[in-house]
Amino acid sequence: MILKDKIQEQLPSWRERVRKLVKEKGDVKVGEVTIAQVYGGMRDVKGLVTDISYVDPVEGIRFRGYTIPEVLEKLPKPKGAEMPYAGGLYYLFLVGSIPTIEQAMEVESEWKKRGYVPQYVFEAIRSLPSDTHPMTLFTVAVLILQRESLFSKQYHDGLKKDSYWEPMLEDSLNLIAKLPEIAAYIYRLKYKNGDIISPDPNLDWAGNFAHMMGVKDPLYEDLSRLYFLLHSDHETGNVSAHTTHLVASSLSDIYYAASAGLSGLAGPLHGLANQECLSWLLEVRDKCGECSYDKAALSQFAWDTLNNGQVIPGYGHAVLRKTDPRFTAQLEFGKKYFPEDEIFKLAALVYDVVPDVLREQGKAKDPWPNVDAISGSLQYHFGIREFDFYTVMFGISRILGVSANAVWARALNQPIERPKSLTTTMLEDIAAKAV
Ligand code: AMX
Repeated sequence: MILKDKIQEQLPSWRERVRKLVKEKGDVKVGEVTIAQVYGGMRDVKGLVTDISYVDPVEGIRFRGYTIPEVLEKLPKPKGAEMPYAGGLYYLFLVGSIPTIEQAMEVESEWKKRGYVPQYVFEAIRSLPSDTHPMTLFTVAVLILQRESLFSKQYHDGLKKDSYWEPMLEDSLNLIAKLPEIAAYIYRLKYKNGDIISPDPNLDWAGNFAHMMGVKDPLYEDLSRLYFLLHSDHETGNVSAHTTHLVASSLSDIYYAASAGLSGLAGPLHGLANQECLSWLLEVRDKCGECSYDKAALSQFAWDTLNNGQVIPGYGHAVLRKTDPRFTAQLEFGKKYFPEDEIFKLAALVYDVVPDVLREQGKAKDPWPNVDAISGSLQYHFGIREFDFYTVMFGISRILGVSANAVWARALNQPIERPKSLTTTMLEDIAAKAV
């Protein structure tokens, strides 16, 4: 299998590189940790490593060294499409280089081979109360697939440590292959009277999701490719990625680890922000009517939100200090295809207004939009208006990134994670000694 062969080729040199670095330079300090960071969510503490993506505070995310515009331009695309195959992105994540179209298609066909979703997954989803949040349904589906884990079986049969990554890769491919069908099933069950649409074997992984969602406009296939690419990976310190990494570090398999990561993604300060952002836009529209296109009225609305003690969803970031390039890519998509769409236009106008408001307020370190500020308005355009579902789409995409990281973490035998806690008294003592 192409991914396995390509990783295998690189492994001896990667293992030697890491071994040498830790053995010869293991005592070199990477940074310092302050009391504010210990109490402040470990912001900026350099304590993780990944070679798959890097978030530059000013430039934004790079996947394997490539910026978002470069990735969008260079990755192979289906005929007639403007957005790349997710299979090519996964190849880039795991192998580290831009694939040829044949290589991207090999990953796509691996997913196709592994796409069968066992009946018990659908039964479990159906057995839960009908008002269960779609993220809960999705997380449960990923978790119960754990019985399929090859890693767990092989580990208990005495698999050698150096081979742990191989069933981790198999599990990851098996899981990813099933995600579009599971997610679309949840959508159609909850919101379309259970009128389920079967996968189309002729479509790519992301295009098939669009098809199974039941959106008739073919442009939605390209939006799905774009969406899954943009939300996939953002280093390993964010909540969903870090949770997945932490859980997998105990040698839990990818089903356990990714379902834990999805639970983190479901929080309003993380993946749920996209639905909150769209709700905020609709509130602006409903309360202001025509005046929502007036910058002064929009600015007042933003101030009202802040004065109520709420955050403006979709704005701010823990690491970034400029407009998120993932926001820009979606803005350009909307501008190109539906610039006059009511909600898209509003989201674009908010971008002209909110950064100034946040700057004036002076609290947020980053007044610029993040990926979530606009993603909902694009879905809204295509008729996907059930906000609760948006984080599920984020989850499909995020599993591409976290599973690629999990494969490499296992290939490099990264150990169980266990940072050290202190008590407040200890921190006070440290502070007293420092003055
Ligand atoms: N609106 C209002 N206030 C904001 C703000 C926003 N969009 N972003 C940050 N602030 C406030 C914080 O609440 C904090 O206030 P406090 O001192 O009273 O607690 C202060 O500014 C400093 O925060 P920060 O250091 O700039 O941000 P952070 O690293 O603590 O948090 C984030 C980052 C994203 C959680 C925050 O900017 C936020 O809540 N944004 C809105 C929600 C959102 O868009 N989340 C999605 C993030 C991307 C993702 O994971 N999908």
